[in-house]
Amino acid sequence: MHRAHTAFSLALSPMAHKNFATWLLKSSSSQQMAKVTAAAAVRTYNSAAAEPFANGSTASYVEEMYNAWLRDPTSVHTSWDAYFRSNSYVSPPNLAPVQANTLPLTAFNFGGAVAGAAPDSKTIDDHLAVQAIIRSYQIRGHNIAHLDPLEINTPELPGNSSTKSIYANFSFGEQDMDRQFKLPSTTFIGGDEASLPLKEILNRLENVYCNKIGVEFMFINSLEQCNWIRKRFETPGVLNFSPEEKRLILARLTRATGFEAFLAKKYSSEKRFGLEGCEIMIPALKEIIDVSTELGVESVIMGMPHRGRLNTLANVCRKPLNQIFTQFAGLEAADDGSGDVKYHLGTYIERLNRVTNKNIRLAVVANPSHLEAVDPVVQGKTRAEQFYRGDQEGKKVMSILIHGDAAFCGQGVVYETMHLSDLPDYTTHGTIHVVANNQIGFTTDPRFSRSSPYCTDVARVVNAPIFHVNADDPEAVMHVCKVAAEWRATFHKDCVIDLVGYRRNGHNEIDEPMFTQPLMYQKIRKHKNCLDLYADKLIAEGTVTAEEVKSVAAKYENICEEAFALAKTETHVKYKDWLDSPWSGFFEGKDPLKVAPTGVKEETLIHIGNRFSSPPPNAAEFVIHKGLLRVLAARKAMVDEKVADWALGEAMAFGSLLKEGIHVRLSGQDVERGTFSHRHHVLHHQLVDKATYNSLQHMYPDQAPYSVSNSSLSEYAVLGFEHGYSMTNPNALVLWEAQFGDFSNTAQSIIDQFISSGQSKWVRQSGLVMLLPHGMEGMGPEHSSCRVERFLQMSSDDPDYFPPESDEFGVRQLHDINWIVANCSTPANYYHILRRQIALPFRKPLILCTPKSLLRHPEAKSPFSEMSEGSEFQRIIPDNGPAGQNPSNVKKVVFCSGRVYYDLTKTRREKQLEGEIAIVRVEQISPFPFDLVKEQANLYKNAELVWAQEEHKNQGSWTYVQPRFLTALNHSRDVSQSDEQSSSTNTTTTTDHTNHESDTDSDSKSKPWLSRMFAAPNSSTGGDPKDPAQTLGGDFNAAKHFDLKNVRHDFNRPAGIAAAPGARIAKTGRKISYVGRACGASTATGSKAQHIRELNALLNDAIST
Ligand SMILES: Cc1ncc(C[n+]2csc(CCOP(=O)(O)OP(=O)(O)O)c2C)c(N)n1
Ligand SMILES: [Mg+2]
Repeated sequence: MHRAHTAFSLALSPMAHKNFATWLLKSSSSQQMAKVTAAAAVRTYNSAAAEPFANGSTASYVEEMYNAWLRDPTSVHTSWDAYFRSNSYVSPPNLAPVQANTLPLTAFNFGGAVAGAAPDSKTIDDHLAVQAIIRSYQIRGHNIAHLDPLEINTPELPGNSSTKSIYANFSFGEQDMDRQFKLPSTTFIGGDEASLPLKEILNRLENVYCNKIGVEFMFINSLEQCNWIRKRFETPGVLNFSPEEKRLILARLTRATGFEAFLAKKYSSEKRFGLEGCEIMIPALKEIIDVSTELGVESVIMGMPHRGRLNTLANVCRKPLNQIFTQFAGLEAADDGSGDVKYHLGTYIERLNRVTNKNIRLAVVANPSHLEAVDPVVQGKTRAEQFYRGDQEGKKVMSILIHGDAAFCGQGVVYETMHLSDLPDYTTHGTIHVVANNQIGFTTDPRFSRSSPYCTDVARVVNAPIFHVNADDPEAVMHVCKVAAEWRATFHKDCVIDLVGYRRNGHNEIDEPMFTQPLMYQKIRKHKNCLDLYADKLIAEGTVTAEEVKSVAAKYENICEEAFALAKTETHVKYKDWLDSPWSGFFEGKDPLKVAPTGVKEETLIHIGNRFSSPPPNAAEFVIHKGLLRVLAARKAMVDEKVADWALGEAMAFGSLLKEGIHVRLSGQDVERGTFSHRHHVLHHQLVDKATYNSLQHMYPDQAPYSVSNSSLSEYAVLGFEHGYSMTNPNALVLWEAQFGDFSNTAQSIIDQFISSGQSKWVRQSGLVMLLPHGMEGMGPEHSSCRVERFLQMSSDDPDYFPPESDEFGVRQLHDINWIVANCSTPANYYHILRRQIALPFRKPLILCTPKSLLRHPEAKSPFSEMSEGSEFQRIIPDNGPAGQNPSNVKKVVFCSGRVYYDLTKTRREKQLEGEIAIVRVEQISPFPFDLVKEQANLYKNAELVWAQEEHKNQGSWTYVQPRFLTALNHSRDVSQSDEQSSSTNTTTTTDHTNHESDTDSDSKSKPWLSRMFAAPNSSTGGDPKDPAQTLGGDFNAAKHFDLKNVRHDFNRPAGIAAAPGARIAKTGRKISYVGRACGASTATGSKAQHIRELNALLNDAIST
């Protein structure tokens, strides 16, 4: 182990000093005594003072003496007499739980002293020294424990690194070793004994703290928790295993080792990221699961990286081995999903735990290559599962996170995730972290990859105990796992198991480790594997015979061979076998193109509005801030006028979904009030601390739960968490709001690896909404833009392909795209798009640019009629003014998106160009509303077309919309016959593309759309026609679980249809020009003055004829 020099500098606190007692005797200073009592008082907050010496037996000893002195001042030593006479003594608070070992020293007969007489000062000194030694072992024993199976990384300690250095500061000689010492209440090494000879005390401590387990826990603030841990490790006999238990460990280790060996034999040239050197991780996980199941857990959600993943799936989850082996066969997928992902796919298994005879659900969450990115996702999924099961204390659902040593300390998201662990709305009530610590990260040694002594130090920030254990000692590992599971079940807090092993091969099996770690690998080559070591031990002690060991191994190899043969008969892999969160019943019987209405009855809007604008029912006692009373009054006035601003529109969406039984969860920094102080979902009593009222939780008696939670100041972990939460149940609206849109870039890996690509990689749908405040308002250099261009760049619709037109054009596009990007300009459209997330028969993430100043803009209001029955989300909002009414007069159409619309209309009004310039809002940017853009362009046949945006030219939507506009403008079909002819004469590009397009469209007319969309796999991929996942032809065949029939990517551009060859001028001769800022490096526009200048220039350019 790599350890910092400082770790062992024995920085004993003044109170732990061996001379403490002498000093106490000599001192008459009340100041010094006050220090002692103060230390006792702060013990629950300060770990260093967690066990001051004026506590436990010492405290009671002093107190005893004090009482005796009160009765008879001559009964104590003169120094005590003097001290007590000085009135310095204050009885210390006795916080230690009463234990067996709290008898006063005087109760013992030490070395011939008369029983019942006061011990002399040496006896006191020596007892204090022994107490200090015990404490020293508890604090520092792990520093010199034998944790490294290779024994290479010995501690870098100053001076003596032997166990004696733990008590080097105390002068006991050989002659003291047989002396009997009373044990303090802070140790359990005595078992039933109240005192032990010093030799035995040291032996026992060494065994407990410096052997194959290193327990790091004395930094924990809670004395109860420290004692709990001490008891689990110190009590004599805790490491005794029965022969049955030992056989079980051996059998499990045989499987774990056999699995790696089998893969190595069959797939020698494949990367496996094997577990060799840390195979004990498999029995370890099983032990954690067994004990947790015994203690009531029914569902375990795991997140893990590449190393040992297949072994975990095989031997922990018991995923059929043939399914795992088919992943190696390089088979085509029978269904959608991406290629080489065997180290990333998830799984979900429900099975009987044979050891506990209880049913258990195990899920391994699909993960990307990005190490540790899956951590918060697992936590969110776990939290959601707890929520839906009503498991408020986490007794039934738990998470296990498995980490590599280098990643655990290197990746910041680990820290961010740890910090969620105790937050009321994010806790999963304790996670067990298992570090597969092979003491290397790829080719990098720990001393170059971390500055902390251990790779696990990050866990100390949340007071999680850390159990380091030598991975070559299976029984020690099992004990640690049992304690970890019990810890979680008792305290519902995180803990860490640091399995210190090694990596027998290179980073993968093809890598040569001797290039970079020659000495380590020389040692590894000579090192017997853990299974052999353990088998030898059990044979030697007579628990098993050599034959038994062989036969268990042979049996498992047979199982593998049979599965291997079965795997050979498979012709395809099926990604549906690898779903981590199947949505039972969600897709069942659903028309995949039917969107439920998003408008609701006006009376519902009024009811929600009234509730949302009312103080709590006990208003008389609940003192609301005056400013908020004004906000509520303004809301009430709006409801009376039947109009909604942004906050009210949002509340209408949430409230109506809650009414329909849809759980809504909004999370992010300061979301309860809203960064821009517009939301105010939680009203705070101005006179009573923590008394709050949330009207959205009280809309209807039988409504679904609403949760709005201010998060920690993290984007990466919190967005990942909400993504995980959204995976669990499709019938929930889960929203994450960035404080400012641009801050989402610190969560980029969640966006890139999970949200934009989760469905295509892992067949994982999610309806997560990202609310990203966006708008160039001169507010500050970094707060202008949510970088919508980045989201658009990752949208999967083809810019050059105009999909077949039909009534369901909009929903088909949504079905096939990876996510939706929108920038709504009205509260009604915001309301509809949120409700549409649930109304859709599938789930897509929604990236929503949200306003800042528009939140209070007098014109950014919507009448209830735009939200009530019959209304719906408008992908494009046409110009409904004079221009739209008389389109032939229009000279210019300005297309735009978001808040700039209001600046444009204002300028148009000022310039009195309302009849000549039409302003059309593109509210849903992606998937691009080709059909509606085409319709608008055709409406204003003779007008010039421009795209106006306030973002810089290389940012915003321009680069995304430009080619799509051209495709839309180019698409002349379905315009009148004469239009089509005239447009074809204007063609400036090859007609090849037109032909293809015609083919498709005629195809589209001759076949039902669904037949094309869900066409059977082509013959080259084959497939079992009996497999319901593959019988995609004809009408949609709804699946029980979400699977691939719901995920087709051909609508946006069917395979085999050539894209337009990059035409930038439409063959119709029409084009679209850009109006706005020039290219820029920053999202900002410099000073406010510059911002205004630039904005005016763009408005003038856009609004001119
Ligand atoms: C975020 C991230 N950065 C870099 C990598 C490349 N990478 C893959 S494995 C690895 C080493 C991981 O070491 P460790 O966490 O100790 O796990 P081990 O492979 O030793 O089990 C690295 C750097 C990655 N996958 N993810
Ligand atoms: Mg490692």
